[in-house]
Amino acid sequence: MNIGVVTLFPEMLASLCVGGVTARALKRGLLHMRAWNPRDFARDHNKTVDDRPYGGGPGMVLQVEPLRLAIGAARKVFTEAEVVHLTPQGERLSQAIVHQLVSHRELILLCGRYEGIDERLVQLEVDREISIGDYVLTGGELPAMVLTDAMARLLPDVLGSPFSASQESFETGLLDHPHYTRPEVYADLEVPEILLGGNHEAIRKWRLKEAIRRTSLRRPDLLESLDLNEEELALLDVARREE
Ligand code: 4GO
Repeated sequence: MNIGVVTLFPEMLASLCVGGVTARALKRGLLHMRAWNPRDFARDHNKTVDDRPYGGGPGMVLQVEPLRLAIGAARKVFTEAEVVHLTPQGERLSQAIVHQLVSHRELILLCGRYEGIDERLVQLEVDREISIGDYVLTGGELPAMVLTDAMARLLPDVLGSPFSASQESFETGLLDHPHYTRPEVYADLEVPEILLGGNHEAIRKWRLKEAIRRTSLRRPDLLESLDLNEEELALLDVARREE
């Protein structure tokens, strides 16, 4: 997958190359990233990319022209790319949207700064506006990296096992069950006995029950939107009785 990023701070993206799954995907060529800096497309000698907002108010707004030229340069390389603007005004990112976006061979991620970008750039160049959550950040770079990380782990061959991604929270529609590793006892806290035996069916049922319990307690909204099967409904009943 090819990801172009239009940003005033391309150095921020370096952290994705430093370690972990994204770094490995980049090194193995499964993921390719390239940044374009609107500053490099500013025409005046001060390299201006922002200006004061029409109508007044605090802060500065990114001008259309340098951003548009940067997107244009990115489109010349990534000719098929859709342009995604990261903004608190966007559609809330979900695992389902991550799946939609990762199916594109190329994407251009547009990162705002200051008070944001001139709305005419959105009208002219942007295909989709995405928000990673209901909070405001100083720039779109972290959201762009969050989205890139979420997509990278879904790319074929990036995660070790093909089951790694599919068993997680949100893929099943449920929150994840608890995980344990050695030692068997820590600070008097024991690993649930069922996980120590080799009964795979019992372990599967226990994990499903715990996933349903957590979802019911922490995210009843998620549970409500699910169409639970007979087994899951029975486990929900058991989990509720145990509370
Ligand atoms: C995106 C961009 C938050 C998000 C941003 C988000 N803050 N929730 N800040 O995805 C305007 C200039 C937008 C800074 C940008």
